[in-house]
Amino acid sequence: MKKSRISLLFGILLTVVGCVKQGEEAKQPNIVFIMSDDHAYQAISAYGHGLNKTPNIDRIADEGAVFTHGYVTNSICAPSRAVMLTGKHSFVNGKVDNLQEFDWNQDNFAKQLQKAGYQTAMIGKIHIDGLPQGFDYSNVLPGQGQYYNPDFIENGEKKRYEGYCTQITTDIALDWLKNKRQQDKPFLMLYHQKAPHRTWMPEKKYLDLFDDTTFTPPANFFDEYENRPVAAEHEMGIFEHMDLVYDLKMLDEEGEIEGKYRGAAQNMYNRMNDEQRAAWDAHYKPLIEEFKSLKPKGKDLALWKFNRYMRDYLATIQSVDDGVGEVLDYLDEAGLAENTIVVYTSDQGFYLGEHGWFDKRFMYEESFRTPILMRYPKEIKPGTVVDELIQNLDFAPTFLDYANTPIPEDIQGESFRKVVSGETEDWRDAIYYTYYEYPGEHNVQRHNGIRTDRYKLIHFYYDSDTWELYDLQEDPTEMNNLYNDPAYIDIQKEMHKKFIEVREKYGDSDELDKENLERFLKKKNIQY
Ligand code: SGN
Ligand code: CA
Repeated sequence: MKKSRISLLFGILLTVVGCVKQGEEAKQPNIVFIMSDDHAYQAISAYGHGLNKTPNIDRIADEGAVFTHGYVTNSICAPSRAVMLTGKHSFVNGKVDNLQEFDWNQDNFAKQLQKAGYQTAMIGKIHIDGLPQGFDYSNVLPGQGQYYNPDFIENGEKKRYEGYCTQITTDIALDWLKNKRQQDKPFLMLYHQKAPHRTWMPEKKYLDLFDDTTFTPPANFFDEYENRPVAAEHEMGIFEHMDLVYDLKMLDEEGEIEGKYRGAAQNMYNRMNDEQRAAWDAHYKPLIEEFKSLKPKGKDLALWKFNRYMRDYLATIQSVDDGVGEVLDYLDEAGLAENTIVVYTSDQGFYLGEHGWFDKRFMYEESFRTPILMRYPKEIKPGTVVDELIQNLDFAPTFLDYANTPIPEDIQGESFRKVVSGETEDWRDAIYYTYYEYPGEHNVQRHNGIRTDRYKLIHFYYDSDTWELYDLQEDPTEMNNLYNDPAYIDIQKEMHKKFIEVREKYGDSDELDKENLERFLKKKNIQY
């Protein structure tokens, strides 16, 4: 009798401890990981460039942290997403370029969070074929997706939605949060926008937003690429390569305006419904007429194109910012804000006229860097500024760290949890970059390199063997290649040494570069 009473007491005690334990687990933070596609940090007002206003994205920084040195490891869409999911460099996770297949069977942080008791969802653009693994719910765009009336693939099943992609993605995310989420579990939601990816098609209500704004191009807009022969080979010039009809919507009925991709432009236009097309026409038809009467040439045409590009690009961001606002408001209303980590980032940066360009790919700052803003009221002080060299490689281990779940040993990124909370200043002094998609669109050579807080060393290879060295303190816009400059020979040597060290640390090598090149050429059926 006595014995059974003791065991009963013991049982009660165990239950109480169990409940506390469960309570603690329930406190694992939720994670809302927001990513957009090709969103330049220059186009987020929290970064202070004065181009546009993004009050909702800025809220994340005001109430949390802004990262001034956030970088990707490979400045292109699908590879960047693969790095973010796996916490491993491209040459390890295998998705080195937009062409290669991604093996969903490998580990990713969403799978780890599922094991740790999370409910997980992937919503919006993923740009990686196959059913996303690690997610209890997925509703994703096939490939690049469409701005107007897009198809989505919900848990493997394709369906078409009527409306504007950015708003639809937000609606799906809110629906998941409100109606599909299990209240008794912590959650991970990847909420990933297609915008502001090319061809920058704004939402109806924002078509006219920047009509009255004249943008001044960056100081190096008319760059002549002196000492940078690889940069000179680019095919991403606003003046030379941006298509009037396809990119800038000068789809005139008479077909007089020259455009290489008129057919593709027509397809995008045809996808709209009558109401959408009426708003579109009301905005673009007068611009087409104006263009035809102005007939800008040379420098005037370059500036005209730059302005048209900026107006559309920034207008698409306004809808992204609205969506962020809707999600943050919901977290407030539902009482979830305190225990939810919110991250805003992009799959890479983007050129807004720097070096005369659009697109990304190069290891130069504007596309190598990416915006990162993060809020977690429990650990991050409002107004925090993080200057350390953080990479998208670090998201996976960081999220696992916050979830108090072990970080698998083969993950290459590092948790920056203690860096953001200010608990440590111990951090890496160099980051590594790789780019592989060449020969290909926009003509950016294969390259790799390292960046420290002050210097950058880049090696372009394939049908070139070119080194570049920059002193970012003296030359932040990277106009002056110092490679073999006698004044920098010691720095050059040091950077070479570090380059070898970093490549060894992550397990990259010339052999791997060669293997990846051969796989790529075979896939593209190119003889080399
Ligand atoms: C498309 C774009 C390119 C862009 C790539 C990669 N052309 O091919 O301009 O560089 O995507 O972008 S388009 O005519 O289809 O718009 S990524 O972000 O998906 O990697
Ligand atoms: Ca992208």
